Amino acid sequence: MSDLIKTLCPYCGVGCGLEVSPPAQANRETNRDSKGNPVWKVRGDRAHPSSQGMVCVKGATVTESISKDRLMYPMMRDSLDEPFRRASWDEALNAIASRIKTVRDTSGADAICLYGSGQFLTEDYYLAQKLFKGILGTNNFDTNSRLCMSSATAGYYYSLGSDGPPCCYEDLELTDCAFIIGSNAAECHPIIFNRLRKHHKQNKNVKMIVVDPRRTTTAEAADLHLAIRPGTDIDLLNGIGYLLLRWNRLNIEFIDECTTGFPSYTEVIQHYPPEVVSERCGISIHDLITAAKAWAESKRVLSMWTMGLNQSSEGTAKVCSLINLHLMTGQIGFPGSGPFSLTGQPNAMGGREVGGLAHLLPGYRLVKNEQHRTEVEQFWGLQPGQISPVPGRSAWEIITGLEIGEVEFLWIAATNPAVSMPDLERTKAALKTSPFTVYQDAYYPTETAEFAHVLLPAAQWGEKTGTMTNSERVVTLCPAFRPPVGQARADWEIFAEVGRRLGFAEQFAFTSSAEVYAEFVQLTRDRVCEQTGISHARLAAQGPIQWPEPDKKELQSLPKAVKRLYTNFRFSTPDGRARFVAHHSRGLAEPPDPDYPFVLTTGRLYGHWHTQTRTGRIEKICQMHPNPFIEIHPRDATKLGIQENDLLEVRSRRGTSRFPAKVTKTISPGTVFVPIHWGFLWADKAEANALTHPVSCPQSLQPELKACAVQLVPVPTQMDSSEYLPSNAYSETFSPPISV
Ligand SMILES: Nc1nc2c(c(=O)[nH]1)N[C@H]1C(S)=C(S)[C@@H](COP(=O)(O)OP(=O)(O)OC[C@H]3O[C@@H](n4cnc5c(=O)[nH]c(N)nc54)[C@H](O)[C@@H]3O)O[C@H]1N2
Ligand SMILES: Nc1nc2c(c(=O)[nH]1)N[C@H]1C(S)=C(S)[C@@H](COP(=O)(O)OP(=O)(O)OC[C@H]3O[C@@H](n4cnc5c(=O)[nH]c(N)nc54)[C@H](O)[C@@H]3O)O[C@H]1N2
Ligand code: SF4
Ligand SMILES: [Mo]
Repeated sequence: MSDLIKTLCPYCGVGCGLEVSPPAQANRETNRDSKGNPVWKVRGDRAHPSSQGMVCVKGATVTESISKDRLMYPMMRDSLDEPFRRASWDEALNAIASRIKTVRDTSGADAICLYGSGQFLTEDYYLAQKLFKGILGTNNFDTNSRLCMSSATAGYYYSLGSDGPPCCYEDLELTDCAFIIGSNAAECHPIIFNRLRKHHKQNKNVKMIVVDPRRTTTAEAADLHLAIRPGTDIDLLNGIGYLLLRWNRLNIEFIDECTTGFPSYTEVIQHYPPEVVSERCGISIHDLITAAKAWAESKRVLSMWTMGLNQSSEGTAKVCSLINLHLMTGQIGFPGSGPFSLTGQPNAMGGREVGGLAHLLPGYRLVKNEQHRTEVEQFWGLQPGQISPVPGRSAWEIITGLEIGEVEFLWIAATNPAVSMPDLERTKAALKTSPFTVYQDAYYPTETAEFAHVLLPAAQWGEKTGTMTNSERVVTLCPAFRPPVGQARADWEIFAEVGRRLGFAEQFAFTSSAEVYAEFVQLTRDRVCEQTGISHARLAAQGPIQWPEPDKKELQSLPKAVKRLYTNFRFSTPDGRARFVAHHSRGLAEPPDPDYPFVLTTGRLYGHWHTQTRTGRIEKICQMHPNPFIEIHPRDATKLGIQENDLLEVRSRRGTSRFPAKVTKTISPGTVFVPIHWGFLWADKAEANALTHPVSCPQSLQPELKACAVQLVPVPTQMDSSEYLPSNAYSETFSPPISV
């Protein structure tokens, strides 16, 4: 194995290229983590087309966590009040296979569920997909992408006829107006943001507009920050549409030739004159007009969005409302322009390509589409009708399925729902009722392990080989560069082994992940996300490749050639036209009221990754973000009689958490913000999701994790709040509850 391994950062969907090298370097003292393990060196890969050698603090420190507190062996127990005992793989896998058979024979396959993750490799996803939707015949395989990108996926589908972000990162340097809405890219997609900020700084004529209820680091860098009230995005977007229509700044030719639905859209936006929009959004008419002028006057508008749009009870409608502006101005399909969803997790894109949501099938196909089912059935050699026509349970429907006893076998892998799901008290209570839960993770302990009967140790990044697709459709090979710790195995191998133990040796006869990928890409033939021209061998030889990439030699690109979708202005709808999908604003599912007068919003910090399984074990990052907190405006703090660091109890209709106050003008009066990173292992009662509700977008089924109504109660305490909420509580108190 060469000393320098090229791979991809396993954190966010920017997908930065990394170069990793072994800890032992001649004439140099080996760097060690806080537990004494040698640390692999890591730096940005200058040859990677997406990141050009840049990395943020997460990528730069990732190797410091990969050896700490790992789950080494399978563990089992009969009930949740017993301690785990060590088990062999044989025992664990046989227990899983026999339980699956029993449940399928007695209650049917739909009593079996898999809840997976955007942190799977494409190969992991593909075999999970084949096992569940194909062999077992249940579509109950959903992922945490339901909490993340499903509104973007649905929005693209309704507006453009298919999933698939049409833009690429080169557009960051070609745009003359970046419209960033519901995204704190400076902290969450730092390398994308760096590229954009550089372009913005160097070119006086380039505009940057940020729409976010908080004055984030991203908003600080903008020419115009629209601090709208949470949940008023559609008012704003329709209000911009209203002005463009009034000023007649439309691309009539594009609207006539390439779209449908414009007349009904104009009827809807008539109701959004500036006075109404300014009032509802809480912004000035002047700022609204400035934003609309930017859309009217710019030649190339690139919009970027993330959870501020997606995590909403009208998430799909928000996404479609944004795409409508691109359609009315013809801002799509050419360099520097278009609607660009920034993907959350490192391989949520790959997951969508493989069909990693309960209503999808591989190759951007839909469970509900008979022809799509037939194509996949034939490819997998199944009986006609073996794939169920009914979409499976979405993430939250798995929880409600447990509540009513319809889920009897739950398999969770590469996600930590005991922290990340909405309404945690309800989630945890439901998980407690599960008759049989398998949890497949790289680390131990995690919050979700508390709710499992079987723990399976997963090989993680660097210990297994496979591919990931980033936000700009670039596929990168991530090779194993060290052996798995303990007895950990790759997720795809675990799914294949269970498939074989269920009697499907032929369908799961893979001996390498390269073979798995080679099978998957055949299902992308002639689809928007075609990858038939990509293989592990080609990725290893040439480096990252962007799709679409058919296997026809004459259409194949050099690795660095840049591609966009819809450059011929023909879209993926049956008639080739993009659709105006008009929606009225409905606002928040749980607006504030006299009992719960504040809107709570939730989100991320630059250094931490989600539930801290990795970043909570990295000293530099814990020092950067030592404690959870709640951001509150000085005016509200004064009203409540509290000061910086005073403890605030936050109550919603579902639960209670406590946070030290961070008094700041970056948040609007009436709104408070808490980070999502502290589950119950890492701090005392500082869970954001103890408060949130599960009301979801009717189209995407994505829960409104960005807003709920809360009341704030100061906690009288003599204690210093940093004492009350010990920094990094978990690592200080952790002693392994099981000996291995
Ligand atoms: N550092 C770091 N980076 C990450 C991650 C991480 O855990 N840590 N996770 C990755 C993942 S999986 C994801 S999904 C992305 C998420 O990336 P982002 O979506 O950028 O991050 P968030 O902080 O969740 O939310 C973004 C912003 O939405 C705003 N917002 C809240 N309500 C509304 C609203 O009604 N309208 C508008 N317009 N904005 C609103 C919030 O104030 C917040 O600043 O980040 C990825 N990158
Ligand atoms: N209130 C609120 N809630 C939110 C959000 C929000 O903005 N607000 N954001 C939502 C979003 S967008 C997301 S993406 C979710 C994220 O929420 P989660 O998915 O729960 O968060 P992670 O901490 O990333 O969990 C990933 C788990 O996978 C494990 N892991 C890492 N690599 C591997 C591997 O190769 N194999 C296996 N088997 N395991 C592995 C890690 O140890 C970790 O336990 O949270 C959602 N919840
Ligand atoms: S921007 Fe995202 S992909 Fe790049 S180094 Fe940071 S976390 Fe990793
Ligand atoms: Mo996400």
